[in-house]
Amino acid sequence: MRALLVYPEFPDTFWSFKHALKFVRKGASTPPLGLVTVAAMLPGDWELRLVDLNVAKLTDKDLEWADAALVSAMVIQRDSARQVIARCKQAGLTVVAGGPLFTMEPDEFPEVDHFVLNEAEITLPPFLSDLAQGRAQRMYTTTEYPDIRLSPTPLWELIDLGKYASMAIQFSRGCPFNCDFCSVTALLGHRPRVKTTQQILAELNGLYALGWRDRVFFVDDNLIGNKKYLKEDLLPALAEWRKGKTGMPFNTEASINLADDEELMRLMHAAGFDEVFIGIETPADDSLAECSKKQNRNRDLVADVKKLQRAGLQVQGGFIVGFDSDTPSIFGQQIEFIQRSGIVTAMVGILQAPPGTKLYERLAREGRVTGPASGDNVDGATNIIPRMSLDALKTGYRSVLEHLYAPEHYYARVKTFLQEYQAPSISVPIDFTQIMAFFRSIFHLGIVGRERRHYWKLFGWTLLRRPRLFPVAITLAIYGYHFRQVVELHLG
Ligand code: B12
Repeated sequence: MRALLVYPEFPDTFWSFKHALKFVRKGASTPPLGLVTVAAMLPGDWELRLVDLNVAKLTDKDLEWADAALVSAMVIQRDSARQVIARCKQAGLTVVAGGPLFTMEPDEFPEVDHFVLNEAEITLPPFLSDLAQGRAQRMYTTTEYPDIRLSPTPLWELIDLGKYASMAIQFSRGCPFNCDFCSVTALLGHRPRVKTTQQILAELNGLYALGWRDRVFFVDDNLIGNKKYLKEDLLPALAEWRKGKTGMPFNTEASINLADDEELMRLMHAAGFDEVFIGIETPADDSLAECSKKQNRNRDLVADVKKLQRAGLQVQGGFIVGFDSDTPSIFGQQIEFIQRSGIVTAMVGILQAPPGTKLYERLAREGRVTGPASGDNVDGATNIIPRMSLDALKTGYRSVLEHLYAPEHYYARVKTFLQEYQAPSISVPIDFTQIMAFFRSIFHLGIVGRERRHYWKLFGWTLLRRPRLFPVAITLAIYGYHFRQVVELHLG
């Protein structure tokens, strides 16, 4: 069997980092970890080829070569996934689809021959065995969650590492919390399941052996779901593993209660973590109560963010407007909160209801779902009828994005953050790509960009006051350029 593994294209969105990636001449921020993991579970005698449309083209030659196409996607890749499937079918390939998009919306893809849904550790083996016996069915699903200690090491050999800004590895799946808008728990459950430290070290060693020294993203839904194992096993082992090695800083996703645990923050810093994405959502307590985000309630969220920054963890934040409890004052509150906290990478979205979530069920019951969610939180669209008028919501939303990403406010936030941030324990060795990115930033941001005044002010201030953070400052200036392009693209 010749199998073509295809990853559809991401549109130009907040998290695509497309405009920032140009500075480092990379095609995409992270590789398709789902596909390289699935690849490692396929029979050893299959021939495999992987095409990630974010870094390469799907050619007619690829299609002629293959017998079957294995497609993975998340909701944001829906349009590209449709095109890929149509092209593969036209070329006469058998199409097998899996991953979060298809798991949540299989009915949207009538052309797919076989759906292998949920987590492949459970659904792929019966599919493969049926296929071998010539009686593969259309749909393989499960309500069980696999023990990921049995998950194989991803087949990194299938991708061209040089095309990506960071690599991805996964330590845990699932999240203990209950936020009603999030599809993670619908897909992966509440009980955090973890890999063993040995598995993680094997994955890291694999990447290191292939010459990777750049960033590694721990793509966990919530890294701190199992604090005990982290503190007693994984984090000390990672700190030990680092000895005698260079580079490979880590970033991840976690919940805000990380700020309550000094020891955990210290261990993460020592293990090489320097960035953490946190769903902050809103400073409005009524809205947090409404979406069952109890872990964010009854605490000083700004103080928590600063604690994390001082512990050497840059906080990236997700924010939402459009909860039923939101009043028109929410827009100003969000701006004030984000500026004060120094969360530079602040993804603000209008509330959407992804299928499979509690929010979706509630709003569907109330007749307030208007269609599928776009999956792009920053496109100013929603699939729900909000309590506030849609016009007021969109206008308010636009004012938040315009404010946050105007150079004046963006650079002010960078400075607020750098004043607080403890320098990371690990840095990426300076190479030609970074030197070129630095010169491109001087040209695009410091000479031709409308942010040039702010760029040079930050440049000088950082060199004088926080010289060790200079690379972080330049990286954030480049991110700001990307965010502004995306905001302008979406809001016109
Ligand atoms: C890393 C990640 C990202 C990275 C993307 C990395 C990449 N290149 O793919 C970044 C940060 C860019 C990202 C962004 C977004 N993400 Co995201 N992301 C994740 C995260 C945390 C991990 C994905 C991952 O690598 N998992 C590890 C691999 C091993 O798991 P997997 O891909 O699911 O694969 C398994 C199975 O699904 C299956 N499988 C997968 N593919 C295939 C294919 C075949 C043929 C088969 C048989 C099986 C199979 O087998 C694998 C092993 O079990 C997931 C949550 C999660 N835990 O999965 C969310 C998740 C995928 N993201 C999600 C969303 C919504 C987004 C955003 C839209 C969020 C936003 N607020 O804007 C953006 C959109 C992207 C964009 N460019 O705009 C949703 C998707 C929901 C959906 N129904 O599609 C998830 C599930 C999180 C959530 N909140 O629900 N994301």
